[in-house]
Amino acid sequence: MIWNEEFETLPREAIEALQLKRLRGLVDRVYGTVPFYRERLDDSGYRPGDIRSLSDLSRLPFTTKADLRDTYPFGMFAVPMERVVRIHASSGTTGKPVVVGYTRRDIDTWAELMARTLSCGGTTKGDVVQNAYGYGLFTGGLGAHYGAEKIGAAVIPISGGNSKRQIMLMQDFGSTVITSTPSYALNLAEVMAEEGVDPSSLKLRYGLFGAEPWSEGMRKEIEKKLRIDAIDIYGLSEVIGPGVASECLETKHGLHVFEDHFIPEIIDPDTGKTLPYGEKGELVFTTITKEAFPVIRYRTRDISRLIAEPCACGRTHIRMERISGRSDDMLIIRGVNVFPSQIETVLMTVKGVEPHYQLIVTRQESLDVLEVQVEVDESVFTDAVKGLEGLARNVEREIRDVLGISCKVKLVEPKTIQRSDGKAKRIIDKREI
Ligand code: DLL
Repeated sequence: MIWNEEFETLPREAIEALQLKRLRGLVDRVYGTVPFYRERLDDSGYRPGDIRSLSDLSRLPFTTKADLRDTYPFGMFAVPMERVVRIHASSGTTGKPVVVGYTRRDIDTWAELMARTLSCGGTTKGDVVQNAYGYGLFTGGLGAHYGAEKIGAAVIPISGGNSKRQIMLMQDFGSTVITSTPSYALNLAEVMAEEGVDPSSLKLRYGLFGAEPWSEGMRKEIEKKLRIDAIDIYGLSEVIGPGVASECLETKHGLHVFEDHFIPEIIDPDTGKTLPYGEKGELVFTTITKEAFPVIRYRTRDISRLIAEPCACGRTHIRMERISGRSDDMLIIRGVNVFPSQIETVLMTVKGVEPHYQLIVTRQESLDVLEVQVEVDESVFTDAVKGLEGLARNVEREIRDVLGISCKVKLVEPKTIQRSDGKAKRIIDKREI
């Protein structure tokens, strides 16, 4: 079902006209209210009134995570604190978090976008949504919560973790929709199997998963193990949280970017040049309706491409291909660029290994060495070292054939790789650079 027929099916020219109008409004607004943007825009040679067409966007300066750190905590806010009603933050791996704010209208916009997202995934007001995204500073929990309430579904604000209780409530409350990270969904499926709960005895029908990269193979695995339809949902705190883009059930291919609120671009991460539709590069977003924390050309570091072909679902918003990785997660193994998701894709084609893995990178004699640790299936796991050795060599060969890199595969016992309630940690980088 399409939540907002009027805006989600606007003809292309109407979308672009709306974007242009909103973009002009945004640039005028931040020029007047955010010293950081005024300075950046002045430095780039911009003069008020310079935006005449959407292509002028590519002349504006980028905003980066470092800029947000430099203005920590509230330096990028475009409204006075009296108008801010919510603050979220993303933890990041080093140093201070990135802090984002919302006005009351931003919260309404976000709820609308998450209502669209949940509708993309089949949710209606009759559903019981078990929301296993973490509640707190992370945007996943409250983002999905407000969207589900807006639809009129019954939300269970359970947050992540405590899998046995999740499963009990799923049985007792008859949850029909689950929202969580894909890795946590697999975790739930595993605990279900341990507890002897047959997923087909549950009412669960749909899952909306995101917040971390996952492969098509992983989708199949989750759909099979939980007996649901699973879709990919995307977003980031700096842009609004979840609710930036969503796959639809009709094609499960490409995520519709809610273009009446965000303008996506793909750029070459090295040169910053805007790339045409269809080419792969770094995703950049401009938020054209946000009040408290708007961003101009925010560099996400996420790698994707834009798909302009019309979609069977009837939505006219452009699609972005599922994220294949983050440029800062990219490993360079003897000159070849590899993303964890590419390794995941290969692993998922090998019978006997499970979608629980970690990549350990070390440096030996100034060469990067990649070790792939992956769990094997209970049924395959035996002490017959020889059989396992054969399987490990097989996986190494597959990775070499498909990705062109050599690595060492270490098969580990079922359930030894650390499980996560939220985003899975896939890379352990032990290099000291
Ligand atoms: O992860 C927002 C979110 C919550 C999205 C729930 C979807 C569902 P951050 O914590 O700021 O926000 O992390 C944003 O996570 O730049 C991507 O690298 C990654 N990411 C988010 N969704 C996906 C996805 C939330 N569907 C960062 N596929 C982003 C791949 C994703 N990566």
